[in-house]
Amino acid sequence: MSEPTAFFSELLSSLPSDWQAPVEALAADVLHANTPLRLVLLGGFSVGKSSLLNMLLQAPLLQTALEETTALPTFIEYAAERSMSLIGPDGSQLPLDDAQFAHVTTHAPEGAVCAVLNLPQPWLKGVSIIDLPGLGSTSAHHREYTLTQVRHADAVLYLLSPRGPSAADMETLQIIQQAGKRVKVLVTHWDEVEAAIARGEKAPSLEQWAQQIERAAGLRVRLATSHHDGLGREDILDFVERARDDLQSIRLRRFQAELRPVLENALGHNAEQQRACEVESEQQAQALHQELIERKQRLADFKSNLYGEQQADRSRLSQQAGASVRQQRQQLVQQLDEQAANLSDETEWAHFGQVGGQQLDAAIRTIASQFCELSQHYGALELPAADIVELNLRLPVPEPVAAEDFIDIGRLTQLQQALTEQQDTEQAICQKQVSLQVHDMDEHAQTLHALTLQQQALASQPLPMTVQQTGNGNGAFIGRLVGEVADIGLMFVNPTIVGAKVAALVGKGAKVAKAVSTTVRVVKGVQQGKTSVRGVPQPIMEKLGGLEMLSLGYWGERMGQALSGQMEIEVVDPQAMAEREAALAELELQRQALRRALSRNEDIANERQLTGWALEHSQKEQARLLGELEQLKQHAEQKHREALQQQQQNRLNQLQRSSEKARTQWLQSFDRQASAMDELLHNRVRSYWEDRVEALLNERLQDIDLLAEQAQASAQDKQATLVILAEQAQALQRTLDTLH
Ligand SMILES: Nc1nc2c(ncn2[C@@H]2O[C@H](COP(=O)(O)OP(=O)(O)OP(=O)(O)O)[C@@H](O)[C@H]2O)c(=O)[nH]1
Ligand SMILES: [Mg+2]
Repeated sequence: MSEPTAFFSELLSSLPSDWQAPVEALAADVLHANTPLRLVLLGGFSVGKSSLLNMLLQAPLLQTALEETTALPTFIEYAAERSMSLIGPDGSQLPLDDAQFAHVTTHAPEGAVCAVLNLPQPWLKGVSIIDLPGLGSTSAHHREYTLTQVRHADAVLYLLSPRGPSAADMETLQIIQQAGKRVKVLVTHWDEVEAAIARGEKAPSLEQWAQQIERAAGLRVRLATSHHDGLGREDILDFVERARDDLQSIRLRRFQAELRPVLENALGHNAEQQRACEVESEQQAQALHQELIERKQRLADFKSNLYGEQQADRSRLSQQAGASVRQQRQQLVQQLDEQAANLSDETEWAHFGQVGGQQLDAAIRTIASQFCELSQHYGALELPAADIVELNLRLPVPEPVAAEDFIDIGRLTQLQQALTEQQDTEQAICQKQVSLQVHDMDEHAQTLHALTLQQQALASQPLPMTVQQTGNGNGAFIGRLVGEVADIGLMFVNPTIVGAKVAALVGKGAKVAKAVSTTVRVVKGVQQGKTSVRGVPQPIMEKLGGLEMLSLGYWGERMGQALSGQMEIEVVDPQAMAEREAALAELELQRQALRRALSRNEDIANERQLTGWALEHSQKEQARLLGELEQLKQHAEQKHREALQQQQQNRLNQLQRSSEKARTQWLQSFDRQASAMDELLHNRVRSYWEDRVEALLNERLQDIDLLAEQAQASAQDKQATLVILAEQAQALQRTLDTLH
C-alpha cells in the first residue's frame, strides 16, 4: 500500500463518523488526483515571472515588459509538438499562432479562461507550469484567480524583487505555507544587485530576509538568486525535478494542510462537549449556562445581520446579471437586425439561419461566462478570526458555477419549453378531432373542390406568347402568296410569255403545282393520247413524258409549233386522210383540252387576282391586326414585368416575415435561456446563504442547546459521554499530530 493510501485508511478509521464524508471529498480532490505536478509562478507584477520562464525555456515565448504584462493565466506543458491555444469557459480550444498567443496573453479576451503553450522540452514532462498575472495587480479578479490557483497548486516558485519581501509578499507566503505547498523563493533581477554592489552599494542580506519571512509567514526557506540571463537556471530545474519525483508526498502534505482546520474544528467542538459533561457544581453549571447564552446571542445577532448581508449580496448580483443580459440582448438584437436587413434572396436563407443561430449561441455563451465570473464573487463575509474560532464558525467556501453548467441549464429550459409546446399542440389536435362534425367534413371537401377548380382555371389561361407566334406565321404566308399572285398577274399583263410564265409558275414549287392540279390532269390526258398522234416529233414526245416538264407554257408552245408545222399532202389517201383527220380531231380534242386548261388557268389567275385585291385588303387588315398585336404584346410584356415585380415584392415580403419570425424565436430562446441561467445563479447564491451559511449557524445554535442539555444530564450519562468524547479527542489529536 502506498504512503498516501495507507495514511488515508488509518485516518478514516480514527475519525468520528460524522467527519468522514468531508474528509473523503477532500482526499478525492487532492490526494487521489491523477494530474501532473502543478507549479505556479507567483510574485508582484513586473517582478520577472515571465522573464524567468523564458530563461528556463531558453526562448522568448512569453511576453515581458516594464508595465503590467501578463493578463491571462498561461499553462506551459509538455507535448510532442509545439502548439499554442486559447481555452474557453466550455473547455473549447482555439489554436493560436505566435502573434495571437502574444496578444491573448497580454489582453485576456473576454470569455477566455487561459492560454496553453505546449512545447517538446523533456524537462516539462509530468509538469504543468502556470504563469500568472502579478499579485497586487490592478484587477481584483486577478487576485481572486491567483489565490484559487495557489489553492490548487502543488508547488510554488515565489519571486521576490531585489528590494526584499514586502508586506503583500509576507501575506501571500503565509497562505502558501498554510496550504502546505512545496516552495522555492527566488530573488530576481540579481544582475541589478550585482551591478549596484559593483558600484559600491551594500549587498542585501538574503539570510536576514529569510528570517523575516520565517517570522512573518512561518515559512522556512533558503533564498536563491536569479536573473533573466540564466542565473539560477540549474537550481530551479533541479527544484522542478525533485518536486515532480516527490509528487505523492507533496500531495499528501497538501491534503494534510487542508485537513488540519477540519480536524481542529472537530477537536474544538469535542472539547466544548467535554466541558459541558464535566460540569459538576451548580456554580460551574451557572457559568457555563451564562457563557452559552452569550454565545447564542452572538450567533443570533450574526444570523440577523446575515439577512441584510444576504439581501445586499443578492441584489448586487442581480443587478450585475441583469446588466450583463441586457447588454448581450441589445447586441444580439442589433446583429439580427443587421443580418435581416441584408437578406434579399431566398438563397441566403440557409446562411441567415446558420449565422443567426451562431449569434444566439455566442450571446448565450458570453452571458454564461459572465455569470460564471459573477458566481465567483458572492458570499463575501468578513468575520473576525477570533469569532471564527470561538464560535466554531468556519464558513463554507462559496462554490462558483461553471459556465458549462449555465449553458446546460439554459438549453434544458429551452428543451422543456419546446416539449411543453409540442404537448399543447397535440392536446389541441386531440380536442379538435373529438369535436369534429360531419358537416365540417363536407364543408372542407367543398372548399377543397372550389380550390381545385380555381387552380385548374388558372392553369388553363392562355399566355400572350401564342398570339405573337400566330401573327408571324400569317405574315410569312401572305408574303409568299403575294409573290406568287404577282407572278400569275404578270402572265396576263404579257400574254406572249404565257407558256413560259405558267411553266415557271409550275416549276416554282409544289404548292403552286397543287393549285393547278386540274390543269395538270388535263395535260396528262393529252400526254397519254399523244402516241397515236402522227406528225408529232419524237423528242417532243419524250419531253412530254417527264412529269417535271408538265408546264403549260412548254406544252402550248410545242403544240403550237406542231400545229403550225407544214403538212405535205400529195396523195389523197382516204385512210390516211381519215387517220389525219382522226389525228387532227384528236389534236383538236387535245387543243380544246388545253384551251380548257388554259381558261382554267385564266380563271385561277383571275381568281388569284381577285384574291390579290382581297389580299391587299387583308394585308391592310393584317397590318392593323399586327399593330394591335404589337400593342397587345407590349401590354402583355408590361403586365409580365409588373407581375414579376409583384412576385419579387411578395417574395421579399415573405422573406421579411420569415426573418422577423426567426428573429422573434431567437430572442425568445435567448430570454428563456438567460432567465434560466439567472435563476441558477440566484438559486446557487440563495442556497449558499440559506442552506449552507444559515444551516451552519443553526448547527452551531443546536450545538449550544446540545451543550446545555449535556450539562443538565445525569452524572452517570455525563460520565459515559465523557469516555466516548475523550476517545474521539485522542484519535483526532493523534491524527493531527501526524500531520506535518
Ligand atoms: N535587469 C533585469 N531585468 C529583468 C529581469 N527579469 C525581468 N526583467 C525585466 O523586468 C520587466 C518585467 O518583466 P516580466 O517578466 O514581464 O515580469 P512579470 O512578473 O511577468 O510581470 P507581469 O506579467 O506584469 O506580472 C521586463 O522589462 C523585463 O525585461 C532580470 O533578471 N534582470
Ligand atoms: Mg508576466
